[in-house]
Amino acid sequence: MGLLLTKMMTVFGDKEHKVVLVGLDNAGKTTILYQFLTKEAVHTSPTIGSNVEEITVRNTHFLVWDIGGQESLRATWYSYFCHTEIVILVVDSTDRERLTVTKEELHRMLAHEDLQNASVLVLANKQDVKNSMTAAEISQCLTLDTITSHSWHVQACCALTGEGLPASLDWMRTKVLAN
Ligand SMILES: Nc1nc2c(ncn2[C@@H]2O[C@H](COP(=O)(O)OP(=O)(O)OP(=O)(O)O)[C@@H](O)[C@H]2O)c(=O)[nH]1
Ligand SMILES: [Mg+2]
Repeated sequence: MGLLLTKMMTVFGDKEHKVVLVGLDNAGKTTILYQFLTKEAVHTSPTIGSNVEEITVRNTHFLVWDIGGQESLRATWYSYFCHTEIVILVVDSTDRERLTVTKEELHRMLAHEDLQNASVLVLANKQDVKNSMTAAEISQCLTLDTITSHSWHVQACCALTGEGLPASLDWMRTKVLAN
C-alpha cells in the first residue's frame, strides 16, 4: 500500500525528489541552482552552509540542496546525503589543476552508504570560457567509465547562459520517474 501510494504521488506530481549539488568551491553550484530556478544568472558569494530551492520540471518536483564547496566544508556534504536520489557534481571546466581533487571527492562520496541508490550527474560547467576542458576530457579524468555501482551521466553546460541545463533537468526527471 505504501509503495502504491508513493507511486501514485509520483504520477500526480506530489513527491519531492531530493537532489544535492556538490563540487569544489567556485565550480558554479549556486549559479546553477538559481539558473535552474529563475533562468537568469545571479550574483553569488561563496556559500557557507547551504541553499535549498524547489525546482519543478513538468510536474516533477526536486528539492535541490546547494552545499558550500570550500575544503573546510566538504566533510559536511555527507550530512545532506540521506534519501538523496540524484547527486549533481559540478566541475569548473577551466580548473585543470584541481580535477584530481574532484575525482577523489567523487569516488569517496560514491562509497557512502546513503548514496547507494543515487544517480550521478556530472556538469562540466563554464563551457563559455575558451580552452575549457570538454565533457569527454572531464569524464576521462574522473574515470567515470569505471563506475558500475551508480547510474551516471555527464553534461556540458554554462551556468551564466543556462546552456545545457534544460537537458540536465530532463535527464534528472527521466531518472527519478524510472525509479
Ligand atoms: N564564465 C563562467 N563563470 C561562471 C559560470 N558559472 C559560474 N561562474 C562564476 O564562477 C564563480 C563562482 O560561482 P558560484 O556559483 O558562487 O560557485 P559555487 O560552486 O557555488 O562556490 P562555493 O559556494 O564556494 O562552493 C562566480 O563568479 C560565477 O559567476 C559559467 O558557466 N561560466
Ligand atoms: Mg555556492
